[in-house]
Amino acid sequence: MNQRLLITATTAGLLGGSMLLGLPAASAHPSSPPGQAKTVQLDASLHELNDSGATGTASAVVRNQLIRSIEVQAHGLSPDAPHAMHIHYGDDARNECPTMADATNTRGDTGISRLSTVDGLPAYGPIVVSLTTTGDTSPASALAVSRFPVSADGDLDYSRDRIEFTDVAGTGYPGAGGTGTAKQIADAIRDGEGVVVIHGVDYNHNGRYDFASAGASELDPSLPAEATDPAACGVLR
Ligand SMILES: [Cu+2]
Repeated sequence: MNQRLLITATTAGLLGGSMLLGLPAASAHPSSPPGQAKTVQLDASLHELNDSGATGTASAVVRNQLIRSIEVQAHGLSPDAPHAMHIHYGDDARNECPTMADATNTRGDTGISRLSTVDGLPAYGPIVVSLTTTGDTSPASALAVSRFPVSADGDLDYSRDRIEFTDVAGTGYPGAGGTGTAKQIADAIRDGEGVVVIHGVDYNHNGRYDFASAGASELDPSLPAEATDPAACGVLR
């Protein structure tokens, strides 16, 4: 009898024994510790922010510290413009999408409320993954505008495989720098605390991101706020 047959026979014997004792067979298979060899499917419905008119869906398969695949589809975005997209998460964030009640800005002097990316941080936390089309996917690529998808007439259809979580400073964990490890962050995302945010709102519908309607981005003064303000948001659950 070879080793594999021996193990199979032994396992069958244990299962048979537990059944005889009235125990559920599952008791022979202790569940994995959190974060160990765990694969989950996550889905999000994306809803508009800043009256963008954008809606969409996102879905991801996450195993341990790896996003095996992620897809984002959206409609009604500012047309033919790049849209920065991220997964946001913070250990001390609410892990939900902000509402316009969180807005502290206005569109120029119009008095119309404007939710900036920073306004949304208490809800969705900082960036932990940049959903770029090529190259780096860490928070370092948060504003790599040339590597984010461009909406075709307002539609966006994105997919990417094999994105690894990284350690991220400023994610609100105890200790210096508030650094979360890749494992801590991945565990939280698998637990339904990751928020997908699509950025970019052409408020004055003039066909480009410029400074006319909302000024400069508080994230990078060389970029218009139109390029970085949130357009759609959904929680990956
Ligand atoms: Cu973002």
